[in-house]
Amino acid sequence: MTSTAPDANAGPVVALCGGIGGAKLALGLSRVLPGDDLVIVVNTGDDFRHLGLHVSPDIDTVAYTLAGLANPEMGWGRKDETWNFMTALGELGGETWFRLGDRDLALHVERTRRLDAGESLSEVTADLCRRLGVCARIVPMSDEPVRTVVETEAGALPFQRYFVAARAEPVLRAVRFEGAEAARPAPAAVEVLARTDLAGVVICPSNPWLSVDPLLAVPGLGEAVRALDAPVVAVSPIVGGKALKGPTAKIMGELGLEVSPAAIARHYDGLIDGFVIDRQDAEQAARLGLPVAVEQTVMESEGDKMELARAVLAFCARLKAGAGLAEGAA
Ligand code: FO1
Repeated sequence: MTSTAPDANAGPVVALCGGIGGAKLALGLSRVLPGDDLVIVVNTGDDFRHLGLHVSPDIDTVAYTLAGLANPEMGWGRKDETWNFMTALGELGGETWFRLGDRDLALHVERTRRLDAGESLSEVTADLCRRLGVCARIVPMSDEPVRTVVETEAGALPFQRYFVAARAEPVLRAVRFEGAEAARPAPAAVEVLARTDLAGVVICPSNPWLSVDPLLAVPGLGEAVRALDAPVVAVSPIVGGKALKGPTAKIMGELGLEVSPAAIARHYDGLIDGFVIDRQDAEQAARLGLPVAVEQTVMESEGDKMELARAVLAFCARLKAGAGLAEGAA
């Protein structure tokens, strides 16, 4: 089904987003909504200090993707990248397990300088995104440090040590978000979630445990989303029993969960008003117990991303209009 263009007066949309998988839908949303109408609140639980630099991988993945600068093979980092710094660092015996390309390095150096000079992560992100030509607003979930720690059979690992250095191989037992209790949501996130004219909140098809839960763990953020009158819609990151991207399916197995859209919907129980699943999983719609939209969620081309974005926005509009959706029959 081809979706129609979103209503220009429908109100602002908030997207909750992690890295590569979520950035695809964020790109689609940014192509079909006016810049002022899209606020993308991004996970910063993956952030860390590395080689003396503040690295914000998910913010950068979303920013590079929306700016048309993302590396198409890796999904993270920049296209047309060179690796002279990494090569030289390796020759000197430095740490090379987490790769920073030459162009990407400039972003980390500049962000770190400005954070050290007292600017907030929100301020630095807004300005750097403007300079990269991004129209939508990209907002960190918090300006304060929240660090995802993965409890594994091999012990507790800081997120990037688990994800990159250990290639997400250790069996995951639990995830915690250090610093979350003391963190406040970024001001722009609070502001947009307080708007009474919101068209909806879209939870991008990011990893619920590693990328969306850190956002929801920031006091005030999860509560604000739960308290909204506007519809909250999630897009399943699981399609046909597999993850769209990354280790979502693997960790669901390790947590003893069925690898299915139903398990994702259960994870978001009490938070979402509607759920978007892939056509491959259409037969599951009736047993999900909430309004469902069945769409093509596998996004290869930019057209796919825009098409899914339009479909998600149309679903939000139907939910907002209280279109009397039968469960599983949107
Ligand atoms: N992912 C990797 O698998 N290997 C890397 O060396 C790596 C470096 C890197 C540098 C900057 C950046 O913004 C992202 C980078 N990523 C790398 C991706 C990142 O670890 C993950 O995609 C996210 O943290 C999970 O969303």
